[in-house]
Amino acid sequence: MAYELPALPYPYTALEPHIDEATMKLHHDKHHATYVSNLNGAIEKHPELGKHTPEDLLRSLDTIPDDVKSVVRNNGGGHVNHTMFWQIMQPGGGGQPTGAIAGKIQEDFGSFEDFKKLFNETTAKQFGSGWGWLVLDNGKLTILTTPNQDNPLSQGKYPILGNDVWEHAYYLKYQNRRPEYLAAWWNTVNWDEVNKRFQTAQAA
Ligand code: MN3
Repeated sequence: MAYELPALPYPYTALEPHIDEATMKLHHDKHHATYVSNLNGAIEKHPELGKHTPEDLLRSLDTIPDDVKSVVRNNGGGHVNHTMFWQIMQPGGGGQPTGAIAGKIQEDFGSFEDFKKLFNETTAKQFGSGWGWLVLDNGKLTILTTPNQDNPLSQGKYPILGNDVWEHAYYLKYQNRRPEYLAAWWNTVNWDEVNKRFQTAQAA
């Protein structure tokens, strides 16, 4: 009935040196755990919501009762965003994209380097807390950002990958140097998982 915090699929140290152990511990065990716990608080008030996946709640925010709508938007978003985030990273990740997404990136952005540059520039400019995303929009790969924990699912777009630019994601190691974190993050990407998400986006 209640939503659950998924276990981190690798040790806290696994993404070193790009993402440090202390950040991973706080980020997963405290931040993500709090989103799950707050989401469950909303479900206690409206048990019928618990029949839906958290993704489906975000797809239909209009139907969420007013007294918990912002709780579901922020904490359901936090839960879905971070569940994806842990999965699209892996120890020894990064490098050139593989599979179908590699060709699509080349087709829509010219090259992986051009794509990364645009993604990092766009996401660095997100004012305050939020996320940078890669989505499929009318068949074309598109980069967008959202504030807070808003997820592209609420705009009808399935996120293929996303990077967290809340300060809690990087401040312990990178302090105010968000662009440095954004550049290092690509060394963690799990391209197999990103390809799975690309398939889902194409089927949607
Ligand atoms: Mn976060």
